[in-house]
Amino acid sequence: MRSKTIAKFISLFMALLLAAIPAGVTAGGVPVRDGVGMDVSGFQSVTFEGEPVDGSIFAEAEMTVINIWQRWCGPCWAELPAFQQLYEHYSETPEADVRIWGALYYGENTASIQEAIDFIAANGYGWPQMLMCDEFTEVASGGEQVENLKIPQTLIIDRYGIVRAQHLGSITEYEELAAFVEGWLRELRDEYAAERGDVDGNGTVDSIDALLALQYALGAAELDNAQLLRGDINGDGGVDSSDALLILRFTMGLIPAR
Ligand SMILES: [Ca+2]
Ligand SMILES: [Ca+2]
Repeated sequence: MRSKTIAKFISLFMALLLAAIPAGVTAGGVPVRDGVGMDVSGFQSVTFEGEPVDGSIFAEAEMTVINIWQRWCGPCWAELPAFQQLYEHYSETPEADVRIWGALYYGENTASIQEAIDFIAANGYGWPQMLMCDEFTEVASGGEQVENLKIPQTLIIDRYGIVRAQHLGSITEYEELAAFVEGWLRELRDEYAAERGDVDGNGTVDSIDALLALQYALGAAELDNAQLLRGDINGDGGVDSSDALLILRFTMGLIPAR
């Protein structure tokens, strides 16, 4: 009898708690339209040159910056010179391994695609461009209706294809844009360094990770994209027996982690 009363009290308490949270806001008070944390590694689109492009671009860089824009959008145009400067900066410092992409939102206005292609060419903007895809639209509208789409937006995507930051509105000052991008690059590099060798991603580097790398090298195990990136200890772009050996030597205390 008493436990029934307690159960009733708990369900009433939960109902009141849920009713107290306004729609569109999570319990932590953060707007739910936030696209941070979404996985866009499965996206597929096409470049302005008509070439297919997909989520494999993320693993090719330490970090990808995606600028979502629209042809007839003044605030979009206003930030493009700063993006050109950013693009030139990272073209001159390829070791930073930051890739910049534009993603054109055109909605129903397919005629604006050619206008956008001409606009980019006329202004000499150099970074690659693609057409907007469903995944980016979902991120840009915070997983809600496309009516909630705010343009321009700039996304920071990590090497696994996870959205790590979402900036709404223009960033017209190059210094501000560079500080935003550099700050995230430092953050992600620290994360990647901390997880090096942790092939199975359980938070520690041990002989199981070395065994997984070895099994993969022998063709006896499959590794997913994230596991391959964490297992490539020597940074040569793949996982083989030398990575397995390095992991093993590290777990035996023969070499420092990095
Ligand atoms: Ca591990
Ligand atoms: Ca390697």
